Formats: sequence, structure tokens, C-alpha cells
Amino acid sequence: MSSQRAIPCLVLRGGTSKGLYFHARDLPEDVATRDAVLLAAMGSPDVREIDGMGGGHPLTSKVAVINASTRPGIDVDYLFLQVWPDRAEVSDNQNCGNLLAGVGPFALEEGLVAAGGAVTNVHIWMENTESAAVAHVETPGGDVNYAGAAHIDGVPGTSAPIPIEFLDVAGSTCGALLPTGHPMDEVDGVNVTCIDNGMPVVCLRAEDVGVSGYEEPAELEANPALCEKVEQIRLAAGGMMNLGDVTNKTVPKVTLLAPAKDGGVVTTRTFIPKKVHEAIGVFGAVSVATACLIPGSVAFELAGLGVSEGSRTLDIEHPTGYFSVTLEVAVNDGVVAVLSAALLRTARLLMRGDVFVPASTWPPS
Ligand code: NQM
Repeated sequence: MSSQRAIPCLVLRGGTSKGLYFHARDLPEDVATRDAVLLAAMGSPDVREIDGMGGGHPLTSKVAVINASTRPGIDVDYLFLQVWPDRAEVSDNQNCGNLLAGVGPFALEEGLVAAGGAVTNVHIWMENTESAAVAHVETPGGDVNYAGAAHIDGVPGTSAPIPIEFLDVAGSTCGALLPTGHPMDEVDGVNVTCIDNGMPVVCLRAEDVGVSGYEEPAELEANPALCEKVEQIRLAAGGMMNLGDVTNKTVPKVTLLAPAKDGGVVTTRTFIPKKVHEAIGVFGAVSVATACLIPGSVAFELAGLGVSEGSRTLDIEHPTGYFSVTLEVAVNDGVVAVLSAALLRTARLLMRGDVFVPASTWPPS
């Protein structure tokens, strides 16, 4: 028997993340075996992931598992798995809107979806949050186009645009947009807004935990008192957000807010949850943007946008630029409802081939 097992996969950059994209049919059905295979493929546990494909950071240690869908109106099902670099753990408890950007290209490249004209609309079921997205992928002449003029902050250069829309992500993990029932709560002496519009996020003012909110991610990570305080708030808020004990979970994220300084609505620094994001996650940005529109939230005060209906585009500032989110907003009796969210991502196919794992992780049955 060969000492290694080859598993077909594609490597794509999706938005500001990078990961391995698999057909569900190419991975073990048994979850424990699947996780052992993915840990070996990434080289985890090891902070450098030197013996695998992972990049030693949560944003480069990600997996997408994709399947043709049997759901009406849906083309493919997408399961996101976070492989922790430094612990032997694979988690499905959060979604990833960045790897999502690569799902349409994968489905087209792999023949799960047929190209339909200059742009193909790929309807994706996001298994982690049981909600749908539509990605618009350029397919001139039937091939996925990766080249173009779209720039997203956090990625050098430009690529073909992949606009993505979401209809029903509010409360998709916590059961409600405001899982505590309030726009603001006090946790550990700090005012916070707990929100889930696709990603459970705890928003608070950076100055309330002793920083400005304009620091570089590395500076925040190197501040043990801050990291401890953020984690204490996260653990307490996790219970209040119906997430149970979140000690070993990647959610909720904690986003420190400060007044915008580059023309956006608010500045963010996001703990995901131990590392600080170099930008901001997709659903993280949607959740923070939503918080900016909800009267009484910590973000509402800072953003100062007031209440109004219709289509609103919010630029969320992050350490490497902006994330623009367009929200469709309705207001009924003063209660703000976000009906849909749209945003722009890009993706690029980086490699197609086999990833090799020790045969012992998945012996032939
Ligand atoms: O919020 C990082 C990322 C993410 C998740 C994280 C994401 C999202 O930037 O939708 O995309 O918050 O762990 O890929």
C-alpha cells in the first residue's frame, strides 16, 4: 500500500482568504476521518503548518466542501470548515463569506454548474448557516474569467468582480438578529452590541477597552491585557447569544469600533477570535454594517447615520482599507429590518491537483 493518499482538490483565493476546495464525494463521509484528513492536508496542529498546505493563520487554513445540490433553485451546497492551525480541530460552527467567493468558480471549473452567457449566476446553499447566496461569475465564452478591474482591499491588484447577494442571513447562527433581545447590553462593565446578520459579532467601542481602535493588528495581538479582556467579554457574550460555551469556538467575533477616519462609517478591528483580522470577514462586515443602522446600538451612535429606508451602501473601515456593504433597509414603526445584503468579492484559481495525506489518516475500506 502506498504511504500517501492523493485527494483531488483546487486551491483558490476567495476574497481575502485562501483555502482548499474539495468535492464532497472526494472526502471521507465519516466526520472524524474527514477531519483527520483535513488536519493532515493543512499540516495542523503546528503554528506554521509546515507539513501541509495551510498558511499558519486562520485566514489561510480554510476548507470548502462542495456538492451538487438537490434543493430547488440551488446549484451547489457549500460547507465551510475552519482548520485551526495550532490545535487539532476542525470547526463547522461559522460560515465564511470569503471562501464563498471561490465557490462559484469551483462549481463552474468542475462542471457542477454550466456556464450560461457572459455572467453565470450561481445559487449557493451555505450549509453552516442554512441560508442562500447568489454569486455572479463572469463566464465569457463559457470559461471562468479571473482577470478584471475589481479591487478589494486586503488583496493586491485587481481581478474580475464577483458580486454576491444574501437574502436571509439575519439570526442564521444565533436565532435572531439581536440574540440578547436588546440593541445594547453591558458585559464586564463594557457596553456591547451582540448581533448576527450572518456572523455572530460583539461590537464595542475600542476606547472602552483602553485602545484607540486604529492600532495595527499585530499591536493589538501583542497586548495581553487587551486580549484577555476581549476574550472575557466574548465568553460572557457567547452565552448571551445562544452559543453556549464558546471557549473552543470561532464565534462570536469581537469587533472594536472607533470613529471613521477615512470617509467610511466606522473603523473596525476584529478578533477572529484570537488573531486580529487584517481586514474584516464578509459576514462580519455585514453584521457590523447592520449594527450601524440599528438605533440604540454601540455602532449606531458612532456611525451617526440616523434611520432611513431603502438601499444604503456603508463603507466599513478595517486595517487594510474598506469593506463596502449595500443593505436594503425597511423601517416599520421605528424598527429597522435589513432585507438583503450585497457586496463585491473577487477570487482566483491558484492550483488544481491532488493534495497528499498520510494513508494512515484514511485507510482504504
Ligand atoms: O465573516 C474570517 C474571513 C473570515 C470569515 C473570520 C468571513 C466572514 O475573512 O464571512 O469571511 O471572521 O473568521 O474569511
